[in-house]
Amino acid sequence: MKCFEDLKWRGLIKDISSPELEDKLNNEEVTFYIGTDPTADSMHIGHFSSFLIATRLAKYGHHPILLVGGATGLIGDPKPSQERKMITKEEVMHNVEGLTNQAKKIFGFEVVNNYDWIKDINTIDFLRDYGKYINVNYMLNKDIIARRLDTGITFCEFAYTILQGLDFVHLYEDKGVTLEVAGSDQWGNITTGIELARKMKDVELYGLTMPLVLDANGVKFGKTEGNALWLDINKTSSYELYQYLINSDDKCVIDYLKKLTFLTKEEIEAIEKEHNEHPELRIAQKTLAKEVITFLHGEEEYNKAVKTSENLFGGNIKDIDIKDLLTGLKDVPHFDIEDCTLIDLLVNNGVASSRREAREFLSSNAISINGDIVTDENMMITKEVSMDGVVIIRRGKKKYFVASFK
Ligand code: 383
Repeated sequence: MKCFEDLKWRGLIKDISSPELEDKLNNEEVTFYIGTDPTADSMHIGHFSSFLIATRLAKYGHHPILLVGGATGLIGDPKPSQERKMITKEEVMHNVEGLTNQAKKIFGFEVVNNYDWIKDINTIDFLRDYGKYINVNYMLNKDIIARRLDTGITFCEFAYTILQGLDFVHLYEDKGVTLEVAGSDQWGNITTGIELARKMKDVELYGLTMPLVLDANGVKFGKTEGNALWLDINKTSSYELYQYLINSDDKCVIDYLKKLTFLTKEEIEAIEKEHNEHPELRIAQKTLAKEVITFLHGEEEYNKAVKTSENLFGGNIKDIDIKDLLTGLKDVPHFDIEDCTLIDLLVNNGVASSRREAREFLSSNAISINGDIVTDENMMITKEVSMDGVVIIRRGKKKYFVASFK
């Protein structure tokens, strides 16, 4: 399949700045860039779904440059809803370092920082060399800026789009970049760059945006109860990621395979067929988890995540890291406890419906505490028997409860 057709088949094209781009991507080697701002010291899975296009285009012979916005991060790309909180210069610098290392490690491409060229532009030059080419009316018509006019937007954020625009022109001159790629929220910023390049250099640059990846409820892919899934393994373990991917909705999982893996059309169609015949086997979800985790963290981490999941369902919880354990058990009943006997623990928290039932469970070896079968109803449940203040109760083969000391 040709490059453009492949992107289209995967549903990775939302807007393009010119129909010529199809031909260019199919027949030329294009140097392109995609950027991110240092709002945190790690990217999250939402960034990953966009940045993956860098690897995808590189496989077709194009040249990616990844940009970390050390300068733009100090200003803040306007959000449609409200002004961003400024982050300190120290924080931005710390985040730039984290993101640069991460981007190099995961994608292995050249990473540039726009602070390196923007820091030397003084106010007068900024206004004369760039500001003079951009009409305020043109800026006011940009979707995100227009949406902020009611609630207000500071000049600081208003000017942001010119900085991203000048990056594009700078990278065109410095590195031969002719295409900027991003998520669809970046269309306004990409077109500022194209406009600047036309006026300043009389050259036609190109833009391509991807649609947002959404889950079955229309929520951004990777957003779980307000928490992001980070690419930094110290912030989000492979097991946490595994849990998220393996639970992908049947309706979305094929779309995820197209957008987040490098499996071919033929491979994905074969999986789709199997998936439709036997959705209960979760072949598509398993393949997705395997491909994504292996790409991000390597095969060993993927195997570890599978093992953790098997251990959890097999009741062998002793080998599982406590954080992963709590992730795996996040949907089971949780309650707070104080020192008490085992039988009180069971009866007072709904693990058993009566003392009599609790005794039946205990005598039939149906109760385990932190992975050990227990039978003594008078056993004292104290902080000492807990794991970091947490007691995991298992009843029968499958039913888990999590009790925490306050
Ligand atoms: C800054 C300077 C440039 C080019 C890009 C930028 C960053 C850009 C931005 N991007 C988002 C971010 O940083 O704000 N102004 O979180 C996200 N991206 C990518 C993708 C996405 C966008 O990093 O749609 C999701 O991940 O484009 O929201 O010269």
